Amino acid sequence: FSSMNLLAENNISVKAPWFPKHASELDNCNHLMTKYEPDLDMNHPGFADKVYRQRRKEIAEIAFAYKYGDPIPYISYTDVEVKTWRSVFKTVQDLAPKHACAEYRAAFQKLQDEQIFVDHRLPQLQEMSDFLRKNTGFSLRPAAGLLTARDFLASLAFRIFQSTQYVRHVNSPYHTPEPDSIHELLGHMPLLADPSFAQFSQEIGLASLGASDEEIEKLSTVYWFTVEFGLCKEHGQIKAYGAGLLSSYGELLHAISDKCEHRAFEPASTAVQPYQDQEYQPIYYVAESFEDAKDKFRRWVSTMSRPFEVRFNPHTERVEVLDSV
Ligand code: TIH
Ligand code: FE2
Repeated sequence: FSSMNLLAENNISVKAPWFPKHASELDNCNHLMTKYEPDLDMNHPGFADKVYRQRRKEIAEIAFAYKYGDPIPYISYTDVEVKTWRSVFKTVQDLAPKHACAEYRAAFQKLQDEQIFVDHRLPQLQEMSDFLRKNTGFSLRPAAGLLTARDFLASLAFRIFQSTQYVRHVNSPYHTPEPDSIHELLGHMPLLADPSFAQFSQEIGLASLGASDEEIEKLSTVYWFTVEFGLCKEHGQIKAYGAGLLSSYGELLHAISDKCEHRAFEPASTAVQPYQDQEYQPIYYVAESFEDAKDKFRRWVSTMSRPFEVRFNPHTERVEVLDSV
């Protein structure tokens, strides 16, 4: 870092959008996208279900009230919610040995060994957060729903994952267009316990801090086609590592079928590929390995325009800003 000076908090010499410098400032990074609220979206499976909508509100309140340092409140899940969990959990248990990447399978086993993944109850976010902290230093905070890309990505820079806590509607266990706790738990948590993958996630987060709107769009597109819907190679076979595939057995089977297109992961072109989030993806990107995806991602990020660098100090949970000019 010889050519860089550590900058004082409010002395960034260049104009950049505000971003959190300490993990506690994520209390201000909880802006929601409203497109999938069951109250507003007529196609939402819970739109006509008053009890479901009320339950969603109750759980959202917990996330809105949450502050940095609080323990994550315990949710007493209903029988219907547990039934939904069980049916998705059992299917993932059946499909993962054949179709999930090795890192996912290893973490899944660990979660079962520790009795965090069992079929008769949903894991609580607090126990999952404790598990992640031990394995990779990641931790969780509750989110009320789908966050803006800028807020969501910023938390990853601090090795914090903002996780929803409500459960998808019982009528659509195989696929939901919005994140829910089953997606977070079965899709994201196992890989956040893997060191290489955790590192990749944090690097996307760090690249997003202070980035322009266009760059946030590109980063969230890369996130979409890797962390959410990524495929990778393992001994010549295609495996899933994307959380949106591992939490949706409908889409997992689609992604490895011949009804979709597979392309090699290349950040520059992946970043500008338009996508939608209502239906199964028509295109998936295949990485050679996590390490290879990380290398390619780093090279691509270094071509971005941000005139300063950031680094995370895990002892203080603070992001330090380094002027590279
Ligand atoms: N489609 C996923 C599922 O059904 O589990 C959830 C989401 C992934 C990405 C965005 S929403
Ligand atoms: Fe997700």
